[in-house]
Order: sequence, then C-alpha cells, then structure tokens
Amino acid sequence: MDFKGSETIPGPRTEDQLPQTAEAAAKIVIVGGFGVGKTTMVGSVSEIKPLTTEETMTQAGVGVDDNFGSASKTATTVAMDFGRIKITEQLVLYLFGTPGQERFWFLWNGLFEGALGAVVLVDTRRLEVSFDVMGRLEERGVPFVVAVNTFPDAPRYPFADLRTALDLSDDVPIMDCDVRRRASSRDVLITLMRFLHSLAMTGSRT
Ligand SMILES: Nc1nc2c(ncn2[C@@H]2O[C@H](COP(=O)(O)OP(=O)(O)OP(=O)(O)O)[C@@H](O)[C@H]2O)c(=O)[nH]1
Ligand SMILES: [Mg+2]
Repeated sequence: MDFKGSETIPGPRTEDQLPQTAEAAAKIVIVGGFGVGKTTMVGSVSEIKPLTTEETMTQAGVGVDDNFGSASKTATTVAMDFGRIKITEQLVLYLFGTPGQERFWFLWNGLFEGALGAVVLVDTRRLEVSFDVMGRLEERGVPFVVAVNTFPDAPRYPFADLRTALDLSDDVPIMDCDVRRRASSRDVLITLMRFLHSLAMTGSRT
C-alpha cells in the first residue's frame, strides 16, 4: 500500500559497500587521551562516511571533563568512532576510535574485544596519559604502534627520548603523524599492519 508522501528508502551507497575483492577484515582500535586526534584520524582515513558519537562540550563539563585540547575543539566522543579502509585489494580494516575522556573509559573493554592491533595516539604535551592507555593494551595483549600527532605548539623530542619516557621496547614502532592528513593516517595503519605481520612471523606478541 502506498502512502502519500512516503519516500523510497535508498539502498547502501556504492562506495559504502565492501569491495568484492576483500578476503579478510581486521579490527583495529585507535586509542589515546582526550583530544589527541582519534576522531580526526578515523575521519581522515575512512573510505566510508565515518560513524561518530560526538557530543558538544558545554559549560556543564567544566570541572568534570578534561579541559586540555585544541582551542577549536567543541565536541568530544562519548561512545566510539567507526570507519573502514581498504589497505590492499584483499584486506579491509575496521577502525574503532575510543572516547578520550576518562569517565567513558569503561567502554574501552568492549571496544578492545577481538582487536588485532591498536594505534596509540600521543600528544607530547601530555605524555602521562599514554601510560594508562598502553598499560590497558598490554594487559589485554593487544599489540600497538605509537603515533605522535604533531600539534604545532607541542614540544618535539627525539624518538629515542620518547621511547625512554614512554618505556617502549625497541621493537614497538613509533612515528610522527598529522591525523588531519589522510596519507599520514594511512601510513600509520600500514606501519601497524607490517608490525602485526612481523609479530605473526616470529610468533611473538607484545
Ligand atoms: N593543529 C592541529 N590540530 C589538530 C590535529 N589533530 C587534531 N586537531 C584538532 O584537535 C582537536 C581534537 O581532535 P579530535 O579528533 O576531536 O580528538 P579526539 O582524540 O577524538 O578527542 P576525544 O574524543 O574528545 O578524546 C580537533 O579540533 C582537531 O581539529 C593536528 O594534528 N594539528
Ligand atoms: Mg573523539
């Protein structure tokens, strides 16, 4: 029965459909402290329109929420970000960005479930947050790479110093990135996939 004014529901957009060549998919989580650029990374690299669960930050959050971040930041993730990227013709990555505010960290457990690997985004102005983040990944045996999101006003340190400060073992890859740039975010994911491949080859986990 037709209803006057009813609209046809559109089917999935062609660009949102899984490529026919895809043979394998992996779940990757993007973690890090508040405002480090997780949502921006998922958005810049995703080939589908990313799902975000951002809420506007209001005065009500003052004193409750972290208040560090870009001056232009007006929204914060309250559940997760979701995106997808085809890394090779055969391999598709499902990307899950976590919320950065500590009061939402309880959601991480579910998001880490079944994750093959993780990207830890780091802001050199707040290295201390990264300890908790990396500790949680290590507890769950999720291998990770560290990507330093290079905000213009953040101090720059040699990787060797960052490695020491973050207590990172020599085999964990660390690199700079600009999460606003698709190519840069993609490079981070490729580095993670190479790292996971090398771990699989040697039969080791972090
Ligand atoms: N200048 C500069 N700004 C950035 C960069 N990356 C992100 N931003 C900005 O910094 C803010 C934080 O980015 P988000 O992607 O919301 O950070 P998030 O980690 O998802 O934040 P939460 O979900 O609240 O934890 C946004 O306003 C971005 O536009 C960067 O590399 N350089
Ligand atoms: Mg976010």
